[in-house]
Amino acid sequence: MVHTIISQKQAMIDIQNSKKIVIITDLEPDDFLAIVLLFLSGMITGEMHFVVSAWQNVEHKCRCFRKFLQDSFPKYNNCSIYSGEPNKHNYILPLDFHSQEEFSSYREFDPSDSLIINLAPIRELMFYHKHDPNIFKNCELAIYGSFNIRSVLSEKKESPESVVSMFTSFSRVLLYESYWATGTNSSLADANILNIIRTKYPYLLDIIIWWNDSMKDECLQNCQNLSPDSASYQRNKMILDKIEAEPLQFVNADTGLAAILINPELQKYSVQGSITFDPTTFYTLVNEDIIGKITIIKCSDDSLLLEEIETFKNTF
Ligand SMILES: [Ca+2]
Repeated sequence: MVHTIISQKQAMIDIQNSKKIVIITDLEPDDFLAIVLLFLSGMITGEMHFVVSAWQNVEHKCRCFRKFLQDSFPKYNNCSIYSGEPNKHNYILPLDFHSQEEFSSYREFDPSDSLIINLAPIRELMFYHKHDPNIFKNCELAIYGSFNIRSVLSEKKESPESVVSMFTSFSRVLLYESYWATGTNSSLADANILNIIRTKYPYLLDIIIWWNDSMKDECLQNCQNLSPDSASYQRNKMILDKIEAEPLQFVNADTGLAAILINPELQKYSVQGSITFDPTTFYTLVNEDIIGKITIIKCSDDSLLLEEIETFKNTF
């Protein structure tokens, strides 16, 4: 197949030369793994800020994350951590270590002039953009899209037009979605990678197990309430089957984006274009167009996935 080779000047996102990096994360297993990959790559030398958001108790998550930095990556413990948009859910991350620090809200942080790596639902990005439509004009965005966009659109508080307008307000955007990048191969359970995680970061394995258990419960419950003919039932059933076959699987979502950032050569698997969203399902639709502002990671076979797995093994 022919991949569009993009010129370095046109669209390369370069974490190595970014002076200010903001990572927005909901700290699910693939977020943790993505952040570990970014740290281990040694490529980040600029200032770093984290916004921790979504689904679980945000304050507790921030405290766990600070302790994780102190214990495992003290070199990066000078970064600032802000709490993201509070969430109605009050689940607690299954980590019994945490710091005593108090955290300011992301609303008190200025994300301008940065590379933003977004690994969570786009609530914080939408908030910043709403308060200042020009805030991202000197910013680059590397984002895992898909669910992170869909979940916010399905709440019906944001319109598809406002999401597109937020995206196009950045000077450069790199969009990664597993559907476009690696197709249905969205989960990984590579024995070598899991062994490295087990030896070096056993708490990450605990989080993977906990996350798979909670996903399994949720999918089982959803399936009981859905018609077996519906697309939602099929989707829940597919996740269930994957977890049952590989109880240590992790979703290659945020890790896929991390692979692209630490191995920029993988940005060769991309097209230029613009995006819209399916009005019913809110799935991202890609319109390929050479003058399009967004770089979308796209590959129609397993080549990118295989190169990503190599990148993980070389970095862990
Ligand atoms: Ca995430």
